[in-house]
Amino acid sequence: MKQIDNIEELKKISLEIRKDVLTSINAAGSGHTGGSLGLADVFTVLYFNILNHDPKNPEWEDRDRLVLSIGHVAPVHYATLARAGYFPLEELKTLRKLGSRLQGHPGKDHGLPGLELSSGSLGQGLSVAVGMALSVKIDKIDRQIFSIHGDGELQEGSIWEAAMSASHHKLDNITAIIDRNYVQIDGKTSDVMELELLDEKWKSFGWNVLKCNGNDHKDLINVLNEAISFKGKPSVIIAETKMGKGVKSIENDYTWHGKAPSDEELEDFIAQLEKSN
Ligand SMILES: Cc1ncc(C[n+]2csc(CCOP(=O)(O)OP(=O)(O)O)c2C)c(N)n1
Ligand SMILES: [Mg+2]
Repeated sequence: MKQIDNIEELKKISLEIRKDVLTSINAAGSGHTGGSLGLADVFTVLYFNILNHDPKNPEWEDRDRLVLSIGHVAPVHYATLARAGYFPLEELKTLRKLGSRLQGHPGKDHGLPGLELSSGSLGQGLSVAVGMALSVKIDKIDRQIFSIHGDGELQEGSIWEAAMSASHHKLDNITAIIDRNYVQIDGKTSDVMELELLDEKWKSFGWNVLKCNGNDHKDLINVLNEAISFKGKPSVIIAETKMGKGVKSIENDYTWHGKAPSDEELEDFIAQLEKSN
């Protein structure tokens, strides 16, 4: 797919994706609003600037792979896939409906194009990404593997086993992106289980550690390209985001981790999005 380098154009796409997230979760009556809004810029940059992919040929063998480990932010993934042309925008209305391809957590067996993994049970995606990265290394294929994780998700022990394995195998074709929003389902990460010093943890597990503002398109593009070109170690990007980004009245509020906007809230939130842009 043709890359978009123009930052203003990317910002417009993120705005549309955020509106799609709110509209589809409102129609469903349930879903994960906060994390989906926070990650809209990361998804925009990946699908419209970074990934080597073809929405018209989703199973193209040479595509880069994106593993969404935090299946609960499916609404932002679905909205991005639809905006990139994987399936009609209309279908976003079917989020969480019986028989829909857009289930509350992504399920590959429902037939939605563009998904690499069924996810929702936290802590599994890095192991899958490591397996993908290792297999293409063995086959001497030049392909990038990306994975997206929550910060709360890092409290799962399986993440650290996968991290150890990636550096052992020198998997420099993998880039893990951490959604560092400092909150999780029922509070601040520092109250539930402290993650700091997070960069030191990844460094000591043998990773190249990069940081960026995960709500800044330019910063994301730069740091993702840096990760892709780094050789000898796997890279992790600690992307600082705001849960609920773009809707000022709910930004950083963990109670919006898994809540749907009512009809009145939808109208107000979309007005706030327009203002923040
Ligand atoms: C193995 C597992 N345990 C618990 C859950 C329930 N759960 C879903 S999202 C979530 C919070 C994860 O926090 P974070 O990764 O920071 O996501 P955010 O709230 O920032 O979107 C939890 C505990 C789950 N999906 N899987
Ligand atoms: Mg979080």
